[in-house]
Amino acid sequence: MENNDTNAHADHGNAPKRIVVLLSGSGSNLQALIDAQQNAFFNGKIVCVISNRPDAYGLTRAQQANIETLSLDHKAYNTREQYDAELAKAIENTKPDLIILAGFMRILTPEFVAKFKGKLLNIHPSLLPKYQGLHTHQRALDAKDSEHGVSVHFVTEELDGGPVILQAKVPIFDGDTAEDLAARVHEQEHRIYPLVTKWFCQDRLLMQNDSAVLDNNKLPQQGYASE
Ligand code: NHR
Ligand code: GAR
Repeated sequence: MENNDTNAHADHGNAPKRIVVLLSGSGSNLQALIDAQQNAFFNGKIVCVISNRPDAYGLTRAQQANIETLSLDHKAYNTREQYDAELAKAIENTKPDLIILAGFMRILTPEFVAKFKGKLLNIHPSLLPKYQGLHTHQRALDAKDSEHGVSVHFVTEELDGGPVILQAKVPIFDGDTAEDLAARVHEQEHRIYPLVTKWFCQDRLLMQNDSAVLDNNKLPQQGYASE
């Protein structure tokens, strides 16, 4: 997977993809993507980082990497539809090829999703279809699961219901807290999100009829791999 010079998947000739990252918080996933970009791990450029929370540390990370930022506070809008219309306008201005949700905590309207269908990725901290929605680490602990993990998926109208591209699993140990589990999951997030981004930038990954397709193969429900 890593050595693209010896297979048919080299990026030569593809224009770098223009990437917009949406976030609400710390932005450690953004940082992993910035680091990967700086190492030329994927053929893409993060052109803008947008936060719905003006105080998100992710905005600082972007500024430190000389990436344009925009803070669009959802509290300044009366309805989700109005907010998403502004958000969509701001994103369209950047002419993006790919929009990456990296800890973005606002549910997106069907109108928004329709505008960018096939270009929207999310990382969700559970082994989907388990634990859609919030508080996934605590829910996995409460259920006494022996494993947990993270999924990268295409975003559709259905919350955390779009087709899975790649998962990573982590064990749950006796005595784990939700914080322990979150840290273990984060490490895997920082590994798999840049990899999926790389596939997208190589034009190997797309969404077709609500399925994820990699190298012309329709991926199973769990995505490309779940180990
Ligand atoms: N939008 C759509 N249409 N589809 C998805 O799959 C989406 C999405 C928006 C965000 C991320 C998601 C996650 O990975 C995501 C996937 C926020 C909430 C939520 O309940 C749920 C899931 C996700 C993100 N948000 C509250 C809301 O009212 C606000 C919570 C808060 O601000 O802390 O939007 O888990
Ligand atoms: C990540 O664990 C991501 O999976 C999760 O938020 C964290 C963001 O961390 N996403 C969601 O819960 C989406 N609702 P980060 O800001 O350090 O990248």
